[in-house]
Amino acid sequence: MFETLKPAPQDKIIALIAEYAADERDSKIDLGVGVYKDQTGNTPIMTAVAKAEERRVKEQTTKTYVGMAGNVGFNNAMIDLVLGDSVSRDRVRGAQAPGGTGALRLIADLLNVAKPGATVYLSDPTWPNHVPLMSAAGLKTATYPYFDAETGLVKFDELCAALEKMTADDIVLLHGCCHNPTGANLTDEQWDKVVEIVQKTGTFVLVDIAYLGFGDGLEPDAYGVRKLASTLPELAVAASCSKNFGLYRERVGCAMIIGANEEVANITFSQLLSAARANYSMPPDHGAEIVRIILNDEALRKEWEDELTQVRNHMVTIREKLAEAMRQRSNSADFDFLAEHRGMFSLLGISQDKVEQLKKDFGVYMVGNSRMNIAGLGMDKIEQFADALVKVTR
Ligand code: HCI
Repeated sequence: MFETLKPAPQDKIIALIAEYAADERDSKIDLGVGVYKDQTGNTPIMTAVAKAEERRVKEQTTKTYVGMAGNVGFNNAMIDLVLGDSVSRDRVRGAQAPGGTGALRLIADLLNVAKPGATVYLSDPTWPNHVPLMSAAGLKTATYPYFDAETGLVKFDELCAALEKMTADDIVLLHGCCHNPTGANLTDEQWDKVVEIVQKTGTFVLVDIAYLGFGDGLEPDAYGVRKLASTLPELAVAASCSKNFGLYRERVGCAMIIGANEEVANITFSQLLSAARANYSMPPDHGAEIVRIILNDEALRKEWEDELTQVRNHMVTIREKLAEAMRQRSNSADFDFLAEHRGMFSLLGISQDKVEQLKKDFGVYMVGNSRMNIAGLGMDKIEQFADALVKVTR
């Protein structure tokens, strides 16, 4: 059987981890995979997470199954966190999933049951995994214009024109905040316009929100998804706790669906759970229970929010310092967009050859499309990176 197989294409982001590890230069800089790093280059366990883990070990009395939707307390807390009071709770259901990726796959399977072979429109560019995820569920993919590499900004008029052309048979995937890979995001006014268009066309919206709290804060980052939830009759949201709780390897995510009414929400939820059953039956509990504990405990929640604020501010400071370093070196405002972008990434808009040159000549590792992980820089490598970037782009 296996002799017929050809090697599968590698995930380019994951492949970069090994490439970086194999580089023996002390001066190397890792701007690859989307993992937060503190000033010392470490990806720490958040203090609230460590405390919640201790509590879980002390208090959990059984390891029996929890059910297909996973941890119900977690799902409710996540619905609160992401959607707030934007939509009546009887129309919302949540299913814990293995990571934001797992949530996306559950929703993709659900959508392919509702509308087999429908087209999902993805931003150009988007997180590369969106394509195989949607295709594996049986959906088709296409793209909508999003990013202008010349200016580092969103091509908003072109985005709106593309949205206008989509129909009620189509699905559009929107990044809730902190766009991956570009770092260019919609303003609140632009979200309002997007919501107005999709309300008119009836295009189904799937929101991927993997970096809530990494942009401008938990509330501001939820503006778009909440506006959609409060306006549209139906919506799907894939949320991740990998980054904002630093729970990457524990695989914690939540698939949320909103139905036009309670009855539709219940039926839709039964199909979502059926997808979970066919994929893995029930999600792992540990990480979700940690999130549930934190979000339901006043002191732990505050500790988590404070640490998340530090994480966010650290990245914003790096952005400002890097933009300033580039302004001095390039004698231009060409890289000012770095300070305007939000989230963990920025797409520099330089060619793949230049990305290769940065790797080969300067030990700087970033994804081939020129996506850099801002957190990978730390305060101490900003000047070194700016020197390299100015040399390859001059
Ligand atoms: C990212 O770097 O975009 C997020 C982390 C990731 C990358 C590739 C596969 C799974 C997760």
